[in-house]
Amino acid sequence: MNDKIESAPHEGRSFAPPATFSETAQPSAAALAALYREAAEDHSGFWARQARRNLSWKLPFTQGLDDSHPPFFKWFADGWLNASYNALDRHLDSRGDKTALIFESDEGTVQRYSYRALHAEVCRFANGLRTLGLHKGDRVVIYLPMGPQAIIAMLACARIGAIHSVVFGGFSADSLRDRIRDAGARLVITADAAPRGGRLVPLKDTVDAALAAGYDTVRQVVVYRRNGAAIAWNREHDIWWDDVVAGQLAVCEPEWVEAEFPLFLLYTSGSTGKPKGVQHSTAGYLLGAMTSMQWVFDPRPDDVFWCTADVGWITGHSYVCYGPLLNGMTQVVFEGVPTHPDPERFWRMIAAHQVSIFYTAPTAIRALMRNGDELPRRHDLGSLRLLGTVGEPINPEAWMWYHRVIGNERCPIVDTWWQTETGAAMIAPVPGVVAAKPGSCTRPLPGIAVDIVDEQGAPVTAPYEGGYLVVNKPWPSMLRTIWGDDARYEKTYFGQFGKQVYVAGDGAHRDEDGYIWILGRIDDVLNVSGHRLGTAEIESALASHPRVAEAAVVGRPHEIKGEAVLAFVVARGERHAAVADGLAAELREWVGTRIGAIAKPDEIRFVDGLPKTRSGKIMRRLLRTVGRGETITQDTSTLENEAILGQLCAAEARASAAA
Ligand code: 7RM
Repeated sequence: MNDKIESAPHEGRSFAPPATFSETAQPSAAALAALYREAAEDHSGFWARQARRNLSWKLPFTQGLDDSHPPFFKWFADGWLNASYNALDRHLDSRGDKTALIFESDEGTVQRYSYRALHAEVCRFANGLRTLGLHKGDRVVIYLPMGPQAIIAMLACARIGAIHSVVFGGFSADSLRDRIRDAGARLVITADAAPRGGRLVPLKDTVDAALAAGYDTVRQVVVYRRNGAAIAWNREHDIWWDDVVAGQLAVCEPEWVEAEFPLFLLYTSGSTGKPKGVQHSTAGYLLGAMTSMQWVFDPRPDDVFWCTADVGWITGHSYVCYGPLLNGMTQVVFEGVPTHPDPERFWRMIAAHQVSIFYTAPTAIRALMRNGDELPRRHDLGSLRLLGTVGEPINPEAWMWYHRVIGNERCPIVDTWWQTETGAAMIAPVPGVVAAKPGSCTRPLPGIAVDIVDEQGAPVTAPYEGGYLVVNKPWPSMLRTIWGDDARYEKTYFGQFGKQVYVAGDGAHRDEDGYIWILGRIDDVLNVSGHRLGTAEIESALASHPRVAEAAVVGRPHEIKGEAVLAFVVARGERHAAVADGLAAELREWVGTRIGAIAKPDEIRFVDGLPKTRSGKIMRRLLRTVGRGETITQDTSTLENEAILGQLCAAEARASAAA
């Protein structure tokens, strides 16, 4: 088997941070070198020192890593602490009046919470939850719109030792029910209905539908009145949020928990149909969220941070809820979507709230890039000093646009690779020190032992040689198990190279400078005529063509070559015009010159949009099914734009009719 990734992009451009940024940024080059040195000398001791310095402990721990039962690792196991105490209480003396949240609703109204006010809300709600009979270890499903209440609910759970499991508000009743059941939740917290992109999301109706077949373990449903929409009321189970907090004190003694006590579950799709309840610990997770925030985002007291992710995803957990609050930052929390009421929403908000650090997804950047430079240029983006991306490889085209038009060529861009399972950013540049290359997430952070290995688990050393991305040493914010399924945890993440080696499921290679390039999920790596091709690179090549807005590439079985390359392309302008004027042939040649003849798509289908999950990831598995002409059996309920489905299949019908 040929293990090389033949479509390696030899991206030559490198962008060092501007001197004005580096001069004051933390960590500095010297500080970063010291962190790497310290971690290399004593992995467990390094993280133990970080944990003592960064977290407030009720009872200090005596041991760093406990690896006596791999792959079930423990960190700081005999220490006790509380997550909400760390996020809120310890800031009250030094910055109680500092703004913690600047909330902007879908309609555009703005509401601010100081650290003191947020603390009071969390305490009231936590006391209310205790009054409802919730105890340490009970699971609570949170199904709320993006906003302060979601954060308050998460922190209130943490305060009383209840384990939260946030379900993104776009998930269907079936998905919600599966998660409620799998978690064995005692309580569901929701809202009547919430606007998102100008449309009303009927959250309570969906909860009712999820519970229609029976409440199982659910004792009560707490309903936040977001907009007064008419909802059905179940007198036995439903209770208004306002009634839960009525008369409750604004102070609440935290439930101190063991370091390893689960802080939350977050369901994520695996390779099978059944979502996995990724279980995170308290201390290790908090430490990862906190230190990664410090190393990657260079937080300063007067920064305004904005991560556009919903709290329904891990990015919203680590860089909306926990990371910014642990670090005492001010942040923007946004209920809406980038394109409502118009595609200037992000740029208008950055100017209005003087955002200095902006963190979003490549899919959002590409979508906004389609509208040209004119829209962002109408707004004063001068407050920005640092930009970030997460969620998928960013194609150099989109990176350059982000750099040039949004960052005005002054702002470093941090491309952060991580996963629901890793809890916090793992591979990312330290912005004042590490030069960026468009499309690379650069190097692992201190204390993160990332490697790239071959089929046998041997390290891949040659530049541009592809392999499996693995993590060789346990790290504090790693998942602890899959809820209720230790065997699946062991098999999925530690089944390939032994119980010490975490397999991320992504392919990657290094370049001659040791920079890491993520090639996409392992199952997105194609094998064409014995050559391995990263779908992400073909997509990136396609997207660099001036007439291409977005592209997704999948493999399709081919008699002779093993696999053929099939590209779904969203062209700029009219789709039919693109087909008519021979753009397909032009794109094949384009990819041929960019990557090599082997990567030329065998077929290109023009569509108006790509099927994406609600977090913006292209559903390649679905595209593969469509590409093979098979019937769709996958769950498509998480599709953001379900209308696209018909079009992909119609394109398939046309293609086979033409053939
Ligand atoms: C944070 C998050 C994880 C998967 C991961 C990768 C892909 C994420 C990047 C990336 C290239 C990046 N968690 N991914 N970040 N690929 N560059 N900077 O997205 O659990 O939802 O997804 O996302 O394939 O395995 S996640």
